[in-house]
Amino acid sequence: MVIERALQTRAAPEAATLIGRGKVDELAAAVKSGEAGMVIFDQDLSPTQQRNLEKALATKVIDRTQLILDIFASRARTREGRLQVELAQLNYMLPRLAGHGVEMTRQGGGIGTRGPGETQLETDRRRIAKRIKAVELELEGVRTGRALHRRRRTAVPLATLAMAGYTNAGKSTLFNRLTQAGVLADAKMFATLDPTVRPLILPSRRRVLVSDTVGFIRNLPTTLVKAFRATLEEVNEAALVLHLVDASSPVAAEHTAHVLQVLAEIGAAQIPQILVLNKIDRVDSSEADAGTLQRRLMGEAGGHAGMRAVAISAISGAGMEGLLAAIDEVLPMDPLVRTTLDLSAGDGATLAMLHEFGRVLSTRYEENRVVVEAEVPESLERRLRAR
Ligand SMILES: Nc1nc2c(ncn2[C@@H]2O[C@H](COP(=O)(O)OP(=O)(O)O)[C@@H](O)[C@H]2O)c(=O)[nH]1
Ligand SMILES: [Mg+2]
Repeated sequence: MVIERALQTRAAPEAATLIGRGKVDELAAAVKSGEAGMVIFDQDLSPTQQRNLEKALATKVIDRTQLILDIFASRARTREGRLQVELAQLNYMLPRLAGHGVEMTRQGGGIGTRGPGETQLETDRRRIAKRIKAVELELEGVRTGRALHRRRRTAVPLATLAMAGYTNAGKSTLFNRLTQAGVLADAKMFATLDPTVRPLILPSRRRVLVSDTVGFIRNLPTTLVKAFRATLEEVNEAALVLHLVDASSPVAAEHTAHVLQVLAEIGAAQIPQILVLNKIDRVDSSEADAGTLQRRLMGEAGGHAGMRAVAISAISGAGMEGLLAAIDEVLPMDPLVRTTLDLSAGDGATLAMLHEFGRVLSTRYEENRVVVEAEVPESLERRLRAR
C-alpha cells in the first residue's frame, strides 16, 4: 500500500541525499506517521545517498534499479533469466556493502548478515566477487546448452501465448480478462504454476496457456539490459506473441518499434505475432479501428508485413471476440480443420468429445447413423480417423 507520494523539482540534486534537507524531514515525518516499511525512489541513488537516506528516514530505502531488479527476480523463469538477474543483483550490491549492518540481499544470493568491521566487509566482498565468477561461468554453460533445452521445452503439450509490451500497456488487465473463465475451469491442474501463467480455452476449444511476461520499461538502466532480455527470453518458447500497446499513448509508435526490435534481437521475430491495440476507449472513435491505428503506429509497412492487428479495450472488454478469433486464426499449433464424420448413433463418447474439443457445425441423423460436420483440432481429427 502506498502511504504517500512526494515529488521534488530541483536545479541540482543534493549530493548527500539526492533530495533537499526540508524534503527529507517531510518524508521522515510521513514515514513515521504512516509506519512506512519502505521508501522507493524513482531515481538511482548512489550507495552513499542510499545509506544517508536510510539513516535519516529510519526505514528501508530502495532506488529505481533495485526495484526493477526485484521485479525481474520475481519474473525470471528460465535458468538464464535467473542467472542474469542474480548477476545484476550482485553487481548492484558490491559497492553498497560498506556501512550496512543488516541483511544485504532481499532476493536470494544467500549473503546473510554481517557484523561490523573491515574484516567482515572484506570477506563479504570476496564472497560476492566469487559468486559473480561462478554465475558468469554457469551462464556460459547455459548458453551452450540452450539449443538442447529449447528442444526439450517444445515437447510441452500446451501452446503458450506470450504477452509482450511496455509496462502500463494493459498486459495484466488483458491477462485477467482472457483467463478468468479458464482459471475456474482448470484451477486445480494449474494451482502450482506461477500466477503469471494461466490456461485459456479458445473459441475453437483448443487449450493454450497465456503468459504475462515482464514489461518493457522506459529508460531501462543500461546495467539491467541483459537481465531484462534474459527474463524476456521465455517469449522464444511461445507459439504466438500478443504484442500489446497502449494505443492512446503519444509514444505508442516508439514503443511498438522498440518492442519489435527487441523481440527480433532475442530471436523471437519468426514467432507469429498479433499487434493488440489496447485502450481504444481512450482513442477518438473515428480512429479507433485496427487498420487506422496500425498505420499510425507502424506506417504503411505494418499491415503489409502481414502482422495482424486487433483493437481492444481490456477494461471494457470491447473487441475481445475479435481478438480471440484472431488468436484462433493465427495460432499455428494444432490448426483447426473441418471434418465430416459418419458415426454410429450409439457412439455417444465420440459425439461428446466433438462437442467438448471442437465446434459442431451440423448433425444429421440417418437411421442408426449420425453424420457430424465439425471444426476440430487437427490432432483430434487424426485420432478419430485412426480408429
Ligand atoms: N482506459 C483504459 N485503461 C486501461 C485499459 N487496459 C488497462 N488499463 C489501465 O492501464 C493501467 C495499466 O494496466 P496494467 O494491466 O497493469 O498494465 P501492464 O503494466 O501492461 O500489466 C491500469 O491502470 C489499467 O487499469 C483499457 O483498455 N482502457
Ligand atoms: Mg502487469
